[in-house]
Amino acid sequence: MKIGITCYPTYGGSGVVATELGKELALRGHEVHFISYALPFRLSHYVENIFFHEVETSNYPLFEFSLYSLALASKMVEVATYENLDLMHVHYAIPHATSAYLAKQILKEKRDIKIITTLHGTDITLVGLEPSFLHLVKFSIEQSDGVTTVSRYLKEKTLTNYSIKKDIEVIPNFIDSGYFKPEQACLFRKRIAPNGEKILIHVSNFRVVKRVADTLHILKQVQKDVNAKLVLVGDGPDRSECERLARELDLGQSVIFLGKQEALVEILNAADLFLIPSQSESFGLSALEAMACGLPVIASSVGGLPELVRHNETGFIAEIGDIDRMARYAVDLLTNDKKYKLFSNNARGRAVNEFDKSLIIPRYESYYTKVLGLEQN
Ligand code: GMT
Repeated sequence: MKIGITCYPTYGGSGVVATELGKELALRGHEVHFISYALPFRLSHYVENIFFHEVETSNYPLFEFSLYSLALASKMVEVATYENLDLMHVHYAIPHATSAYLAKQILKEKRDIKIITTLHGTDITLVGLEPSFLHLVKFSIEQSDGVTTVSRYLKEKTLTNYSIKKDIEVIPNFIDSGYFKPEQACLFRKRIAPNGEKILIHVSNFRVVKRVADTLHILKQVQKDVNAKLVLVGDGPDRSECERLARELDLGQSVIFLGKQEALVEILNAADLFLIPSQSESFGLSALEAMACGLPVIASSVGGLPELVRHNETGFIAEIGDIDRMARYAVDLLTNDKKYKLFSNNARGRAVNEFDKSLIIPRYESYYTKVLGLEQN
């Protein structure tokens, strides 16, 4: 198939999923055309069958606000026409599904290009609900030829929040379990835990919904029983406040702010437990990456997290903001080697057996076939 993919190319789970999906589809012989304003950051190596089309926006003085959505629609028309695309797969509803709808209408006389929209989370649960976007998001989803969500939770939210009556396919996020895997004790671990400290870790974009401050409070509690440290990976609006809080809580050298990092596998392998205390989380890709590296996860009971983390098996689930309980769960695992090993194996097993790319990519391929009407009876 010839597939156009549009996503946010910089940091963010939806961009990661879209790019990894494109790479896997290309490896399976499909021709993949990325259409976005920048090269997706996970496309750092040449992959056969992958092409990139940059959307350029005009800086004409009359246009006080960027007309990216329109430029994107125009570029979609161009690429679909000249590269003869079978379908456009857009990730994150705003504005990608709307631009794709516009492109579809422009092309209508000549061909019926199919549009598939994958909803990732905040496009439905947060931004999409803003009055300035709500009608547009509802319309763009309804007009897509196919819609997928990354969890059952997000499907329900989409149907109820927007009163949509449409078939939505749930296709969960995936990982390459041959890349995200447990590794022998690494140099980074030796450097940050020279005295055998236990390491808690959190990876995110430090937005309010992530409740990163909770991870600091959890560490403070855990330290009453266990010699532990916290590694924080990523950057975003809440980082400065968290740095201030770490000082206020007198956590000193036991919190390590690494900022944005590429070497995630190495860093995850230096840790013992993954914390994801989010206020809202449609799937939790960062938790899946940690599980694949053999880290049990302590998560809040929101969104799609309970679909990923099995309570008392691959980690623990607690109410949003229940820091005491999360800390107790952490201490329980960090002070019981046998239980920890079991949970660690369970976490890795669930990542490999339920969410490996070899299981999920064929589900996208089948869905494409269905939407294109190529299904064999
Ligand atoms: O909000 C983010 O963390 C970024 C956002 C995105 O679209 O880039 O992430 C969402 O999509 C990810 C990939 O499907 C999911 O793993 C995240 O759970 C989801 N984030 C939220 O729902 C808050």
